Formats: sequence, C-alpha cells, structure tokens
Amino acid sequence: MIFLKISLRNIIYMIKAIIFQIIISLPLFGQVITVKYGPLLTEKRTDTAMEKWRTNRFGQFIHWGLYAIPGGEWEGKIYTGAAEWLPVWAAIPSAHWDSLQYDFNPSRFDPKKWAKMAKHMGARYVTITTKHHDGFCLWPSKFTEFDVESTPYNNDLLRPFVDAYTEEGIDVYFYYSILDWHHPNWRKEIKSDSDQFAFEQFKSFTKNQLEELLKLYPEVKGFWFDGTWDQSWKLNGQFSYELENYLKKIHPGLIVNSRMRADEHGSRHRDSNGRLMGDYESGYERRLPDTGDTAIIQVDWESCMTIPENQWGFHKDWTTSHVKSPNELIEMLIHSVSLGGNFLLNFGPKADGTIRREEKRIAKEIGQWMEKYGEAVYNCGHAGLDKQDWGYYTKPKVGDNIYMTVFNIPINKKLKIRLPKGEQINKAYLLDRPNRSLEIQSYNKEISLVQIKTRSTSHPFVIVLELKRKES
Ligand code: JFZ
Repeated sequence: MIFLKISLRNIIYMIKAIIFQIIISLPLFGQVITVKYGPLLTEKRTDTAMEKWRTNRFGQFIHWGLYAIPGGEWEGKIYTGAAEWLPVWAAIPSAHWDSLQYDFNPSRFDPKKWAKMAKHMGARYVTITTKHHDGFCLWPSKFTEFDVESTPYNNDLLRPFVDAYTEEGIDVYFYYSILDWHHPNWRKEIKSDSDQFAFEQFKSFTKNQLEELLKLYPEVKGFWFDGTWDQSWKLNGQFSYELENYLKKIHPGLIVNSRMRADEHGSRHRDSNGRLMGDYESGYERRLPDTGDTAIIQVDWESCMTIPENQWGFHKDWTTSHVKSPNELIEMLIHSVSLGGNFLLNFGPKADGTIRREEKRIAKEIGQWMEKYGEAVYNCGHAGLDKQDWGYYTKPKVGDNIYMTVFNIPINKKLKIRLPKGEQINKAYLLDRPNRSLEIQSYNKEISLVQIKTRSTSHPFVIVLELKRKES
C-alpha cells in the first residue's frame, strides 16, 4: 500500500516535470508567442547617437533628491537600507516625507564643479535622477507642485546642470521613475474601475512630464526609466510601446533603456520571445554578466554600480558595508567593456549640493588611471579571445591592437595568451612604455606567454598586443 502511494506521488511528480520541460523548451521547437508590443527594433541600433553611446563606455550616475536631507536617518535612527528608500524603511507617511521639500535648499550647488569632477574621472556621460520614486522633481514642472520650484531654493537645478555637463562635453541622460509614491493617481495594482480610471490619468501625467523634459532640455540624449516592476505598469505593454515610439519620434536619436518596457503579456526587459526591448539591457544592477557569458555581446548593455554595497542617494553612514576601492571599480569598468557593455558609476550628492569627500577621492583616483589607460576603455569592446586569469582583453572598434588590462600578476610573471588559430603575437608592450617590447615565449602550440619584468604596482596596468597572421 505504502509502495503504491509513493509511486503514485512519483508518477504525478514525473508528469509535472515533463509538462514543465515541454513548456520551457517550447521556444526551442520554434514555438513563437505572438507579441505585438515588443521591441521597436530587433537589431542593434546603428545610428550615430547609439554609436556615440557605445564609444562612451563610462558614465556617472547621480541620485539626488529630498532623500539627501535625512541621509538614511529618521528620528535618531540610522536605517542601513538604500537612503532613497527611507520612507519605506521608516514607514514615513507621505505628507511627512513630502514636507522635506521645505528644507531643500542646496545653496552650495555648483554644477560646474560636478561636471569638472566627472570629466576628470573620465566619464563621457551622466545620468541624473530627474524624479525618483518619491515623486520629487528636480526641475520646475508644470504638472506638479512637488518640485524644486516649491522649495526655498526655488531655482531650476536641471538647466544649470545640463549646461555645465554639456560644456564639458559630457552627454546628459535623465533617470525617471515611473513609480511615484507622491502622485494620487499612481497605482501599484489595478483592482477596480476606479483604479483603472486613476491610472489612465497617471499615464497622461507621465507622458506630459516626459514631453516637458524633452522640450525644456533638448540636449538630453536619452531616458533611464525605473520603477516599472509593478503590475499596473506591466499590464500596460501597449502604452509603454507607444510611449517609447512617440518619444523617439519627437526627439530623434533618443536612447531608452530596457527597464522602461513590458510587452502586452507583462514580460519585462525582454519580450515573451526573449527579444530585448529598448535600446540596451539595463538589468545589470550592482552586478555584471559573468565573464564567460559572451552571448551578452549580441545586445548593447549597461551595468549600474554603487560605491558602497547598496546606497544610491546620499547616506550619512557608509561604514556599514564594504566601500569599493578605485581598483575594484576600475576592474568592474574593464570587465564591462570586455563584454561590450557600459559602466555607470553612482554618486549621491549631499543636500547642500556638495559631493562627499570619499566620492571625490575615488573619482580622482579613477580619473588618474583613466588618463593613462582610457584608451583601453573608450570605443572598445569584446576582443574575441578567451579570458585568462590575469585580467581582461578589450579591443578598440578601429585598428587591430588588443589591450590587456592586468589585475593579477602570476608569481612566475608570465601572462598566458591563447590565440585563435592562424594568429601570432607580433609585439607586446606596456601602454605607458611603447618603445620597449616585452619578451614573448611559446608555451605550447596554442598558448604564448608574455613576460613581465619586475613591475611592482599598486594599480592595474595595460599591455598593448599587436597580432599578425602566422605565415604558413
Ligand atoms: C532601483 C531603485 O529602486 C533604486 O533606488 C535605484 O534608483 C536603482 C538604480 O534602481 O532599484 C532596483 C531596480 C532593479 C533591481 C534592483 C533594484 N533589480 O532589477 O534587481
């Protein structure tokens, strides 16, 4: 009897497993789900705006808003979660939170200083939070009172910001949260007709604000959408499709991240058939694709990264988690570029408009490195070689050289290189010492070794590799 019971359960289990297998392998059998509101384009974009996005490779993310005032502390208690989520951690009623606008007065805001810092760091683009989840707008918006115009500061922050960065030759992108804790018509879920009615109003509000941003700041290159994970937005695949289409029509060249979109079946970032929506994959948040995941090079993508474990907006206390060092951040940047992606590094300015000392130091150190080795970053991508333990290869779009950025020197000081069939090394030299060639040894038929002389360094460094076809 017991035997029978178990086997019956097993059979049910097996049937379930088989059904599951069939479902997940349907796409393999060429079963395609009909998607009307998927990607606008199924190929990588080839226009100059997108080409520029690709050459930039390194960007500065800025999270700035009312959350910089409490900086993670509420009624004497420090909350270790992300500072911009404080109203959730401390269960702060929105009326109470919203009144922070009367304390917002960044009298020391000097965007020219910010832009210079970003420039010296080597950033080629910047993405700033125009409106985060709390709904507060850094620009004077016609469509809400919850904006910078209704603060003691009473000045547009975005106009001087856009001017200062543009002046430094840095492309400006706008982060915009769809999710809005302030707006009375925002709904997480649509449960009734009245929710539906409210959400329709909310959709118009969203469209109006985006149009307004494009009109007021025509220099902007793209939007970085966020806060799109709730059921209400996922139910509106057709709307996000039409909105993306519309924004691109009124602002040719506009670049939009994948986080904006859902298809009509509620599938986000990628549609129900796995095709990327938006112009680049922006799901790599505080993480990078695995170094072996070379399939990622088929799409454009960007990783966004915090300096501490998980703080975007200004938080008073950075000591509760690991704070990444400049070398660690440079490694993440190179790792991204080696897989054909961009790297967006976050800064959380203080409420008075200044940037914390730790961030300034990190930006400066990264900048010193970039000044010397930026060649291995800008306009570079995947080199098509197998990754080795010493670091990462990157390859510029133009020319045949390959860069090796070295993070780990083996004890024997010999760096292994496995070349594709028919290729051999013509020359290898340190990027900062082009006149002195490094010795090349053969390890076996496929593998060569680049000999490093005594190089004691506290920073990663770059070797240039010149390849040539083997004579047969
Ligand atoms: C979102 C925001 O909630 C956060 O405050 C910050 O602005 C960040 C850049 O974006 O946070 C997310 C979004 C997506 C994931 C995790 C955190 N995710 O996909 O795992």
